[in-house]
Amino acid sequence: MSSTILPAPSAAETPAPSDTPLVGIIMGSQSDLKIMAAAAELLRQFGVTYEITLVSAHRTPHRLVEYAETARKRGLRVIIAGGGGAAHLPGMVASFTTLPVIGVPINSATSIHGLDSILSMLQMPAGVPVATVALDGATNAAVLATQMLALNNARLADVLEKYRTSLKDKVMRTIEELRK
Ligand code: RP5
Repeated sequence: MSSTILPAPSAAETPAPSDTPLVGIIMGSQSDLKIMAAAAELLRQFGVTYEITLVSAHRTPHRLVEYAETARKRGLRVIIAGGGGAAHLPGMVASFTTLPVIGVPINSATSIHGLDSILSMLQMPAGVPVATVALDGATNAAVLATQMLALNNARLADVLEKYRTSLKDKVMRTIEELRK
């Protein structure tokens, strides 16, 4: 019997083994969702299984501990954690797991425009890293997580090659348009 405080999936949602989420996307507040949704959308396009939920370092600290401590045994391989303001979520999650943690600093409604969240994530002590992406950089967090998974997944390596090609093609199309 599990003692998890995370919501149990309904029977209809219970994933088959191959649907086990590999990436956990978490964020401190519902107000972060408008930014973090980009990570979920890109992982969906890449065919990477993920879960997405709220975990607040300050408002639900016990949930944070449980999430991080159970992450590896639940099958997660990478955690993407977003937060604004005093953005302690990624750093604290990283302190409770040895899974790689990618931090997304979020430009929340503070007077210092996200510098607070950037510095909260960036300046981790030696031994407990958070791979911090750009402010509001949820897309790159999803790409980086997929790159980690692609180290031993040929399909994902191929998906990433195609994604890079699509980025290049977009630039080339614009160059062609400007020539006209
Ligand atoms: C942080 O505080 C959250 O990650 C969010 O970015 C920020 C503001 O949260 P709300 O007041 O909008 O819930 O914990």
